[in-house]
Amino acid sequence: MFNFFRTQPVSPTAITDITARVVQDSRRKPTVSVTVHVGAHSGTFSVPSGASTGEREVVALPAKEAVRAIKRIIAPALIGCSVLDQAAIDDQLHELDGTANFASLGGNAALGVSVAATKAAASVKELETWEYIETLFATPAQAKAPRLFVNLINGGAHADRGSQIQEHQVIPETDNVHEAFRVASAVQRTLRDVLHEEFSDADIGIGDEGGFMVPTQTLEAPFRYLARAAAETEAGCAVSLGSDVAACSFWQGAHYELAGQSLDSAGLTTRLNALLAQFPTLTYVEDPAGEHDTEGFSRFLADNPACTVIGDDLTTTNPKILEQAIAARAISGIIIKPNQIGTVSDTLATMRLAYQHDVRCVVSHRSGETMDDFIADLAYGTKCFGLKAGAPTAKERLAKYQRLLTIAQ
Ligand code: 2PG
Ligand code: MG
Repeated sequence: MFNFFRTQPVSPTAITDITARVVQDSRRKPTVSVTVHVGAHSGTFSVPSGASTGEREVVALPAKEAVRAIKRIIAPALIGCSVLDQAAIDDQLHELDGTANFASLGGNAALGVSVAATKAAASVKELETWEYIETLFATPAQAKAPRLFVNLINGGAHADRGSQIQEHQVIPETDNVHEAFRVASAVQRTLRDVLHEEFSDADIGIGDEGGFMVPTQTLEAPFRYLARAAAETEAGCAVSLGSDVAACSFWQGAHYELAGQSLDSAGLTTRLNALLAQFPTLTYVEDPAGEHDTEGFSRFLADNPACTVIGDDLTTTNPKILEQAIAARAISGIIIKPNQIGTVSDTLATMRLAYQHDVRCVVSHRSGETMDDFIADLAYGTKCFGLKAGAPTAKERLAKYQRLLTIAQ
């Protein structure tokens, strides 16, 4: 007999609900956590946030407002859509928002939904998230597995003392993730001893990304401690040094104000060239000029062709800006932060463009993080050049390394 009360059959891949709530990040600031439900399947993502944000990043709204936008606008529009069509989901997010930078819904609302959908889709397909990303990305690899960019001394906007340079990293030169993690952890232990020789207990603190903070007087000192710790550590591979100069943070409107010196763009390049000359293993440098100073990047790259010059605040994971940076020969690497651009599809588009032009991609955490480990899946699923996730002793950073180690096994 015909059943008048039978409802439309729900496709097993249709989004059945989207829920969102406010949670705290590692700086105890409110952020958004989103769950996309597909029947019994679900995916959850908690959105991180930056302290040294680029001007051209998408807009993050206060967490409460983002949650409201998800509940009132995004959920009603996306319920019923296929979770397996990531491009359609992300297009829909752009359409609902209607601005170029997610100013009305919030880039944090958009990214929360976009990544939660990716994870839910992986679950529906009975794949690991990284395997599903691999199918979405479908681009030849940049590496067998990402190298680890491990920030062991924090400065700049991520610390309350020490150098104006934001990050001092070690990069074990191996795509064996287990070996890289072992080496970076061992260097961190040696570094602790090195710093305790130089400073009192009270002088040594822990910064936003889990690295040490020390009241150093010069730009060189942190690199000297790192180079010594790397040299004194038993490692089965070469250990390079890296840095996020985050030059925007000391741009004063008309000049850079760095370590007591007032510098123009060329002056900053000269100063950084001198730093590199002292530390031959310092071969990865992020944001050696401000986001407005493409010329500063190009000059620095021309002066240091063997160095991987990485754009972050300059490029903000944005394909259009990446194109300009490539044309200006400003970078040879790019930081990939999904919350700078707002959706998984846009993130992958930027990475595809980078791969086509041999620009090394380093997938990155934010200084305000959650326990979410999605970036490990993103880095492994795209087989990108590197993963930057902070010091492995902070629990929200360790979560990313542990996920990568599990995947690589
Ligand atoms: C950076 C990041 C992450 P923030 O500048 O690369 O290390 O910091 O999240 O504060 O922008
Ligand atoms: Mg940066």
